[in-house]
Amino acid sequence: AEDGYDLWLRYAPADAARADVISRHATAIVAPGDSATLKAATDELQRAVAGMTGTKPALSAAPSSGALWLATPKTAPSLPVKMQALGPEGYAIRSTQVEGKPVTLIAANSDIGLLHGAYHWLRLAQTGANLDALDIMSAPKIGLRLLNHWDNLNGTVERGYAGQSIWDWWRLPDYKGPRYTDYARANASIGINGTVLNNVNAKADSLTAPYIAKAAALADVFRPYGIKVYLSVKWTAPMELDGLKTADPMDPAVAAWWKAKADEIYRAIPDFGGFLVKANSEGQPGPQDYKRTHADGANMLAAAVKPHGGIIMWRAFVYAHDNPDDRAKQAYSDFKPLDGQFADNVIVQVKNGAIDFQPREPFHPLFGAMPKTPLMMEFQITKEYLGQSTHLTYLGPLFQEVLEADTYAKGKGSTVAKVIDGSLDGHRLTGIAGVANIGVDRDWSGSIFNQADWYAFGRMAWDTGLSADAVAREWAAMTFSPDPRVVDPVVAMMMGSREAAVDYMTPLGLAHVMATGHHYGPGPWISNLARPEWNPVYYHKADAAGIGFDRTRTGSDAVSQYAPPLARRWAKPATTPEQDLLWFHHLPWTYRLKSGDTLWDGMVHHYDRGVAYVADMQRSWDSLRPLIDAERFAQTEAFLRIQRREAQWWRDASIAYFQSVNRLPLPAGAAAPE
Ligand code: GCW
Repeated sequence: AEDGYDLWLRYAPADAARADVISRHATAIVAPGDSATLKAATDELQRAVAGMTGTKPALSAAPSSGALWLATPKTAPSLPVKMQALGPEGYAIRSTQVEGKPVTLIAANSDIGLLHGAYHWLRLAQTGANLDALDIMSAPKIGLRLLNHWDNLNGTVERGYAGQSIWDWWRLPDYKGPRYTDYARANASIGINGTVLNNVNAKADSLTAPYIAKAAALADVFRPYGIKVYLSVKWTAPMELDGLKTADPMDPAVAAWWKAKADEIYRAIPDFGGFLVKANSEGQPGPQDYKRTHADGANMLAAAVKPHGGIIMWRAFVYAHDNPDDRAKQAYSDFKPLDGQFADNVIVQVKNGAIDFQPREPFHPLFGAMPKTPLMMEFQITKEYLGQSTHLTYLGPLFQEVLEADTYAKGKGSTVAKVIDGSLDGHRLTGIAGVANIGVDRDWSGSIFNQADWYAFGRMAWDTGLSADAVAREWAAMTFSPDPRVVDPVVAMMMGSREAAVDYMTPLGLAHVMATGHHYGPGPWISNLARPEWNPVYYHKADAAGIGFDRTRTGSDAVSQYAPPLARRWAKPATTPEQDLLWFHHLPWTYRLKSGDTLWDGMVHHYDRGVAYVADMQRSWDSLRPLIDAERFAQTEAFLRIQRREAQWWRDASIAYFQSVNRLPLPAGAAAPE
């Protein structure tokens, strides 16, 4: 059944002409060597070519005409490729000749590189690309490309909308179900090379011997696919598990505990990646409880994993202590002064924006502001604030927008991508993480279209220069069909979908106006929560005169956390991009937008545009009925109906609430909220 389980690795039968093309370029597979990784690569190639063409190519010892030839310098000493440029994980794909016979060479320095190359070739085969005259080189610029699972040990997933956790803790380590291998295949196919198994809101139990054994079993499954395992840790684990009196990072007993724990983990998982830490954030304990800094805490852990080559990913998502004036400023205020104080195997993990994965936020001011510290990106693939499992809101454009954003930290062109790939400040430890949207649902991600966000995260982590559009094209072709009658409309739907969500949820720079707790649906009226910075009214500050958060000098002055050219530009409404207008400014309802509309009329138009976009997606999807299998068609059809209804709900509730504050009439032609 087309239930989505196969993700973008469906390998559906190609039409006759295409099957012939693929067959002629995969007459046999030559892959000298016998590692588990090489076997994963040849298995995948055989399975895929068999699926697409009906014929499984044989493994053969020497290159024959039309063969796929997988080689490393070990198995073929004089490859016609600049091997150095490929690094440890990259690959080249080259249409070439061996003893006069045409072959497709996939070359790499390691078997993992060959596996990535094999997946690239399969992507070309699946998407209808020309398979002649290939001359491709690809290597990732970012070292750590990780998923972060917010999976709890009891099987639930924080902010998971695709069912329970895929980690079957009860039956691990003895039973390693096939789904783990499919998970590894999917991740390897898009270049992901690590996974943090458990929630950053961690339980100490994840570090007990039984759980280490379970993590080790998963690591064994993932290893051939080049995927390392990492764990989130709870700061007070030494106290909870072994009765230490303190978790003060300067206490030698605490440091010794972590060192012994790291040694224990590395005995079970020799290539264990390291720890991810959420400390002094949203109630989690941390070094500040002992009057120590984040750097003190991170460095103590770093020393424990250092002898084993491990790393510490220390999150900068903090807003726990007194900072009533502007939550958006706190991470910068806490971390910027620590620049230069972190050990060399620590990387600070920063969310893409300063609040929390909103439909749109300006890039986080820490990017570019800590040149002496490696910073890694944290994106949220699971759509906590963008419609969760049902709304079709493709995140590729969000990822691209953030990666391309210019920090101006070292002048024009200092993009966020260059900060995190280490090139701006010369860092070798580099990373990017995505909070996974994976669960036990048959389709893994809660909807077929949510799979695209997992796919896009991996592809853009491997190559931050890829456009969201190109990635959507690949995904649509592999997931549905390479037929342009399918790909073109599907990609068109996807590409505008995130902006549509911004329009119907948080237009013109609004943020954090969602309902409390579950974060689903509108709640701009909410004002009674215990902490001021939890309340939507704290963020939009709407009153009879105007709306928006003044982050200029007359307000919180958060703009001053950005490099001077941006701080200057964003200090004035006229030079602030309208998409971020109310993020930085509190403006009268009568403020004139570039369109000539007043702010209020323009807001209403944005809400309407968002709703209309969803209706357009419904029409596009309906027209695809003959070209999509019934099961996946029906899911998206139903989900779009939900999205249409809920876009309207967002629009109506938001307009009705803001109208109750400003008492303004609706612009001509706008429908009254229901
Ligand atoms: O976005 C908020 C979420 C929490 C999450 C937290 C974090 C894991 O609502 O569920 O906790 O961010 O990123 O730490």
